[in-house]
Amino acid sequence: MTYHHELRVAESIARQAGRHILRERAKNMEVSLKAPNDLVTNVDRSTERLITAAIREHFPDDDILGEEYGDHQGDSPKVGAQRRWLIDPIDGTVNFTMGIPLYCVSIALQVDGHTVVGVIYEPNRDELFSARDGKPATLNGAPIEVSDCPKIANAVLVTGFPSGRGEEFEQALEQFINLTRTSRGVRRLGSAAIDLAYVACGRIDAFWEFGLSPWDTGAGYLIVAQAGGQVSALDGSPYHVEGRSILASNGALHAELIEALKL
Ligand code: 2AM
Ligand code: CA
Ligand code: CA
Ligand code: CA
Repeated sequence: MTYHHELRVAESIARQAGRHILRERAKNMEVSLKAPNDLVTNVDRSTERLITAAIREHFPDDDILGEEYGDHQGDSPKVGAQRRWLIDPIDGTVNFTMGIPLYCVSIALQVDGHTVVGVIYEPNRDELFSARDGKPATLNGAPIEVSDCPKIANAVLVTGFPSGRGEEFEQALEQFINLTRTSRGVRRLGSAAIDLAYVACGRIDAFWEFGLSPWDTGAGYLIVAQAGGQVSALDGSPYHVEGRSILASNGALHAELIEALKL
């Protein structure tokens, strides 16, 4: 399977969702709290409904997992491949609520546990990052590649922090301090999917974070991999979409980063 059709559909839905997000932000945005420091808006929800409806129109048998509405089973009893879409309607909700133009739509398709299609769309920049298994990743249709920076001392990195204030948060702060000391700089953009897209196109040399969910990393994982990058869990073990931690790099930095991230 080449999943060419699925990728085209995902790209078209992501663009449609991005237009919806910009329109709704100007019209009626209502912010509410899921937990302390964990925001959601009516636009996150309406965008997920739009994306889910569009996927169901094209692929009614497929399962869907979205951040705001959870699991949605496809129509027919499962025979053959298990297909599941991962949807983050707005990745970077805090930026979205504040008017910081760094947020995106993230859509991935997994077949039998393998990610085969990934799309990240930044509506404010009109940038569409996409990939399918076995093909070069693209930005607005043009092939992209990771950077070739060989050492941390010359690298620009990016990370994020869990919204809770527990032990994981303290560990993330410690890693941030360590790498801020040893690298050219560590950015904190507020959208894990954009972080991954920027590693894929070489704007950033590597990204790490823990406490993430499948809809945050599914699409970005594939886009980095198909742009020639390397993706693993934070300790260097294989990346798993349900695994919560991720280290994505240009490849050249990967081993040095695994060492540097050990606490
Ligand atoms: P979101 O905007 O879709 O919620 C910021 O560091 C990144 O963490 C964003 O990708 C953000 O996704 C994600 N994030 C926000 N709250 C989170 C939570 N409670 N658990 C895991 N990830 C979260
Ligand atoms: Ca959220
Ligand atoms: Ca997210
Ligand atoms: Ca989200």
